[in-house]
Amino acid sequence: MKLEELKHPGLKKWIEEAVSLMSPNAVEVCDGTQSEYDRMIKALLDAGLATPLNAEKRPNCFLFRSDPSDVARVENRTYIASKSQDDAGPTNNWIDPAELKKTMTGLYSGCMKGRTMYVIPFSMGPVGSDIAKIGMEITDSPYVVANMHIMTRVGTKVLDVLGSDGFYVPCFHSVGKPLAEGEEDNGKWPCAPIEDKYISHFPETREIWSYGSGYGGNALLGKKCLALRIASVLARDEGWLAEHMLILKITSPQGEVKYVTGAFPSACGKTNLAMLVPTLPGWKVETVGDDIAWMKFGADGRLYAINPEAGFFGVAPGTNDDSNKNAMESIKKNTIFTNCGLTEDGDIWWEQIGHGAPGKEIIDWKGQKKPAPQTDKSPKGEEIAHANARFTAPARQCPVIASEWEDPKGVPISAFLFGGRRPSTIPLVNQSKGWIHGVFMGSITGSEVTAAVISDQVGQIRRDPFAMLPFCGYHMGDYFKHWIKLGQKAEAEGNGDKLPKIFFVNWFRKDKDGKFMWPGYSENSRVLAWIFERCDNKANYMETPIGNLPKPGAIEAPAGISADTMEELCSVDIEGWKKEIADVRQNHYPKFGDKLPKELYAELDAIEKRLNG
Ligand code: OXD
Ligand code: MN
Repeated sequence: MKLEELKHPGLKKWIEEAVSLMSPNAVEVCDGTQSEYDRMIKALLDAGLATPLNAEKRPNCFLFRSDPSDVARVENRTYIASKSQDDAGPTNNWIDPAELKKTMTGLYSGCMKGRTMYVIPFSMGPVGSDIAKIGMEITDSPYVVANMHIMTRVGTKVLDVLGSDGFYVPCFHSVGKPLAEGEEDNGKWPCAPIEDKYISHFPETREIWSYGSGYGGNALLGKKCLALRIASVLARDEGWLAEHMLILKITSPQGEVKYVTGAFPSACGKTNLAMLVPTLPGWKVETVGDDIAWMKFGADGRLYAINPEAGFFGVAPGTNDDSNKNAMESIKKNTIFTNCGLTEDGDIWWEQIGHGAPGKEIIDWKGQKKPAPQTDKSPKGEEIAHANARFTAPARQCPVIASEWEDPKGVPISAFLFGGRRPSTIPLVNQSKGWIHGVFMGSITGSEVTAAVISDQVGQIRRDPFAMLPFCGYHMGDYFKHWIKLGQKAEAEGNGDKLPKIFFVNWFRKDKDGKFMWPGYSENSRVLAWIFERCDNKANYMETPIGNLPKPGAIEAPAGISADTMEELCSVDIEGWKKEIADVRQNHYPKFGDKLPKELYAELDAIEKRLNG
């Protein structure tokens, strides 16, 4: 589609200004069609950036290798540029918006020379849904266009909903690698050096400016930038919730249905949980979303969630038929793979895929030939796939996608789960005593740091409140307050009993020999069943100082797990919790200064008292 055909004068002007700043060779407005997707892939094949996979094994699938400097979200180059630094809060990087725009305008100047500028009209959420929002991404990366086709709803249908004066979130993206006359990418992933990468958000003007990275959340701006950082600000202002949560549909053996959402820090198995195959007889789990939930109260006082995305951008290593059979099925066709290994027979491979690689040689994510691994493990430091290698697959390909996953009204939520990788202290499951206690649980969520983000903290525990630490677009203390206020409002309106119940789960407890005590994956269905029944005030539980835990026997032990282990997993480690509380009091809560809601200090005091009593 041509620029002249656009019916939205504001949008046209914005694009024209971007063209004059960025100097692309050509401009294309994306229509979202299959032929457009195919054209992007062809351009990427011609540039030597895409490798087609074996068409019989994996039809219409392509592998990409990024630059080793561009493999994950760059949190230390991600900015919340609100007018006042205090509004960004202590957990976000901040630069004055005028100064940041000046620096980035300099970088954007001429940045698309030799490239085509693509304008991607996209909808987060089903096109036309009341909960959905429209974004407009300007990018010079056909890889981004192809991924956005999968991850969001793209094209002319979005422009139709936008009309001539609709609201959209303007998003700039450039890989930051202009091409000189006659120069081509020639197989080299284009990006800018780390010190020139900026992933910037301007919350007051609802703008996103990204420069220098072509990878994942840095470049696919609908996901973390719009659907979480900017949307969290919109949600605060408009009275709803934009959360880093999966959405599950659970059906009991009696055919009763409940929906739950779950917040887990990056790389804690959210995609696996979202597609779980239950071991508990008669129970069914289906997927509504695997990463983000947008939730609004309905006229009936219940909270309704939509998945704003249309695809899965999942971590590949560790995904196999045992950990996530449904993801393995979802990626059999029409999928983009990034930074995986390439086998001799033209298929992808990664660590813990469940089998060794065929043939004699394999090509690793850096494009180097290596001996084909006989098992699915590689020595540390010699991995074939990057630890944050990803697949981008359409959600509709998931065998257990719930039929209502695109319902514009959303699905009514009965429970929220919070969790993280916690080798000690935190029990298998713990129900909050009420809304504010639940907000307290969310606020102290922590996890071992993994490879989803470039960081020097890998292996340490970092507090990641509500799994939103890298994704909250404003002061986290105000965010806690927003959660408290929503619950108080529902209670004041007589809808307190319709609020989702809140649970904390931990699949990652380790014993003294460092072995996982709980098998996880499909066996997590036992915990989900207990949660399901607790939502109706059924299932045996015991009150403890930290919350309501399953009574011994309330969750049947999976094969191979002793009654003693179950008891340890479902009991209160008083000494461990005293340390946890002390850490929250000394190191975590003070970060938020006087914005930390007093209700949360009151919860902390109450738990401490119960632990000492
Ligand atoms: C993700 C993340 O990619 O949370 O979903 O890092
Ligand atoms: Mn995520």
